[in-house]
Amino acid sequence: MEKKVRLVKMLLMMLICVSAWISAESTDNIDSYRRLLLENGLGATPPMGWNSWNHFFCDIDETIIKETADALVSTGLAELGYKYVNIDDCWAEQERDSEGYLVPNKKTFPSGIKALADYIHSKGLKLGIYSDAGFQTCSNKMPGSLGYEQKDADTFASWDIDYLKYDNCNNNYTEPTKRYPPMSQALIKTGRPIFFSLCEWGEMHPAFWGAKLGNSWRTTTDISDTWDSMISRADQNEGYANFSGPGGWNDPDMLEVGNGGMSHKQYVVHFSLWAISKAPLLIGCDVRDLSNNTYKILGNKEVIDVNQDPLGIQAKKVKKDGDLEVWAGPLSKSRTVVLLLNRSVIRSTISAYWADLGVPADTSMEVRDLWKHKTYDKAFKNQLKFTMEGRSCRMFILKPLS
Ligand SMILES: *[C@@H]1O[C@H](CO)[C@@H](O)[C@H](O)[C@H]1NC(C)=O
Ligand SMILES: *[C@@H]1O[C@H](CO)[C@@H](O)[C@H](O)[C@H]1NC(C)=O
Ligand SMILES: *[C@@H]1O[C@H](CO)[C@@H](O)[C@H](O)[C@H]1NC(C)=O
Ligand SMILES: CC(=O)N[C@@H]1CO[C@H](CO)[C@@H](O)[C@@H]1O
Repeated sequence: MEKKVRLVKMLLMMLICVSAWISAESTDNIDSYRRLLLENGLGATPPMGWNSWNHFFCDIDETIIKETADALVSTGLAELGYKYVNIDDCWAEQERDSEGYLVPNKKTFPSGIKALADYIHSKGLKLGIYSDAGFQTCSNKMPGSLGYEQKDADTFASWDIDYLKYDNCNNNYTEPTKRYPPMSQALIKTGRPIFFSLCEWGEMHPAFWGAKLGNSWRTTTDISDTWDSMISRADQNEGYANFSGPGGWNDPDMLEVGNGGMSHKQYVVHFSLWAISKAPLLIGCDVRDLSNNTYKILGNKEVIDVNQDPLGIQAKKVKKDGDLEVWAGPLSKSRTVVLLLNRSVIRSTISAYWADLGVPADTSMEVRDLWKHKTYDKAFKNQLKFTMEGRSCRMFILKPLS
C-alpha cells in the first residue's frame, strides 16, 4: 500500500518535472541539452546543501551534523536552497553486524542515523549519507557497499536518507561501469527517491555514462583549498559541458569557500564558476562559524539563481586569450550569463563580444552585475569591456531590450 502511494507520488513528481521541462523548452527554444530525468525524478536543478568532508574530514559526530542543520536554517542559507545536509566518510563502525548490516559509529553517532534523519527533516532539510563502490571506504574506517548494494540501499531507505554520495576507493580493480549500476538499481528498487551522486573521480569519464545511473558524477579528483586546485577542476569539468543537464550534472567537487585557503576575490571566482557550470553547490566550510564575507558569497541569491536556472545548461569557455577568459551560457527567458575571468595576477582589460556569445552584434542589451547587484543605466551594444584585478572575475546577466 505504502509502496503504491510512493509510486504515485513519484509519477506525479516526474509529470511536474516533465511539464516544467516542456514549458522551459518552448519559451527558450533550446533543445540540444535536454533529456528526461532519471527514474527517481530528482536533480531537475543542481543539488544544494552542505557536506562534512572539506572542513571536518573524518572528525564528525551527530552534534556537528545537527548544529550545521540549525545553522543552515538560522543563517537563511536553507531558505536560499541549501537543503541537503550530507554526512561524508567515517560515520559507521569498522565492521558490519552479524547479519551484514552497516552499523552507525557507536561513539560519534550514538542516536543512530534514523533519529538524525528525523531531526534534519523536522528542520525542513534533507539528509545525505556516504558509501563506497568498494570493500571499504576511502578512510578505511568503515565497510564499502560492493556486494552489499541492495542491503545497504534498503538500510538507507529505512533510515529515510535522501542522498547518497558513492565513492571509488578499494575497488578491487573492477571497472566502475560494473560497480556503480548495482547501487543505482538498488536505490531505485527501494522506492524512495534518493539522489545518487557518483564519486568516480572522472577516471573513466562518467559524464559519458553517468546520466543513466545517477543524478551527478564527479568529473575530477578531489578539490583542495587552493587557487590552482580550484581553477583546474573548473577547467576539467568544462570539457564535459555537453553531457550535463536536468536530472544529471557534472560535479567538479564540493565548495571550499570559507575554509581560508584562498582570498575573498578568489572565492568569488570559485563560487561564480561553480554556479555558471551548473555544479552541485555543496558548502564545505563550517556554517556554524560563518564570516560575513563568506555569507556574502554563499548567500548571493542572484548567483544561486544562475545555478538553479530551469534551463539547466552548463556554461562554456567561449573565448580564451592567454589568461583572459570569457565563460558564457544561455539562461531561461532569452537571457545570457557571462563571466569575465582574469586568471593572471596582473590587472587587465577583458572584452566579450556579442559574437563570442552567439548574439547578433546590433542587439541592445540590459546588463546586470551579479556581484555589485546593479543594473547599468545604459544599454550595451556589441561588447562588454571591463578592467579587472588579477585572479578575479565579473559576472553579468545580459537581457535583450525589446
Ligand atoms: C575481487 O577481485 C577478485 C579477482 O578479480 C574476484 O575473484 C573477487 O570476486 C572480487 N571481489 C568482489 C567483492 O568483487
Ligand atoms: C558539444 O556540442 C557542440 C554543439 O553540438 C559541438 O559543436 C561540440 O563539438 C561538442 N563538444 C564536445 C566536447 O562534445
Ligand atoms: C557581520 O555583520 C553584522 C551586521 O551587519 C555585524 O553586526 C557583525 O559584527 C559582523 N560580523 C563580523 C564577524 O564581521
Ligand atoms: C590580459 C589578460 O586578459 N589576461 C592576463 C591578465 O592581464 C595581463 C595584462 O593585460 C595579461 O597579459 C594576461 O594575459
